[in-house]
This record gives sequence, C-alpha cells and structure tokens, in this order.
Amino acid sequence: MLHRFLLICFVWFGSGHCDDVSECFDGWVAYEGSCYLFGHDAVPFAEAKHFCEQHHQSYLVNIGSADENNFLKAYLRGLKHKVWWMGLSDHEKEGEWKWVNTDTVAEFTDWDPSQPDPSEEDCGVFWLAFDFRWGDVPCTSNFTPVCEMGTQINTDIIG
Ligand SMILES: [Ca+2]
Ligand SMILES: [Ca+2]
Repeated sequence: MLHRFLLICFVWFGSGHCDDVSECFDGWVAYEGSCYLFGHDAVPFAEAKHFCEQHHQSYLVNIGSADENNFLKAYLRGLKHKVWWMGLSDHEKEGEWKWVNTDTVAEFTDWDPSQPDPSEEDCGVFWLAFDFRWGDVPCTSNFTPVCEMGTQINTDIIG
C-alpha cells in the first residue's frame, strides 16, 4: 500500500511535491522518525507486546525524550481509552525500570508523583487519572497498547 501510494505521488506530482506523504503504514501516526499504532482492545501486557510484534514487528512504545512523551500524551487525550501500555517494566529487578524492546534502563521518565508505588506492579502505563503521566500497574491488567516502529519510507524506496 505504501509503495503504491508513493509511486502514484511521484508519477503525478514529482518527488519535490510529496512532503505530506505519510511515512507510516495506514492507521499509524508519524512523529519525528517514528510511527505509532494505538490499539483498540484491552489485553494484558504480554499480549500487548505480542500485538505490536504482529504489526510490522513493532514494539510497545519506548519513550526516549520529553518531546516524544508530550506528543504521545497530547494524542492520547483525544482517544477514548483511559489507560495505555508502554514498553516499560521492572519485572527483572524491582525498581529498575527498563524499556523491554532494548532491555535498557529508562533515562527519561514522567511518573506521576504518586507512582511507582511499592507493590506487585511491574508494568508501566499512561494514565488518564494523571493526565497521562506514568503509573505502574499489575502486568496482568487489561489495557490497550501503544506500538512504535521506525519510519519505513527510506527502506521502502531503496528496496
Ligand atoms: Ca520512541
Ligand atoms: Ca502503581
């Protein structure tokens, strides 16, 4: 689908006039070199991770900066679900919050002041109750996933 759309764009307008072509697959939202997919069904953390993998081998969102976090929070305010999974977990070591796609400790964080609270809550979410600042919840809770992947436009054009 992306291939065909780009081809039509080049044929009709020339490559210099295609700036507004989405760099993401249909249904995904582009921001600063990434594409995001906002799920519809509430599922446990492990299933949410699997959902992303099944959609273009993406991953539960890894938030690398305040800019990316602000974009996501603003977007989520326009959606109906109240709580969303991100790819953050401390299930390996209590209190050591890692991004699951890279297995690296989170540098930027945006916890609500009340979170994370000491408990068996090893998975991270965006939470409407905190204006989508972050909270930790049991990984077995059912919430909707936010998936992320890199933009594909360059690799698709080149090959
Ligand atoms: Ca990211
Ligand atoms: Ca919590």
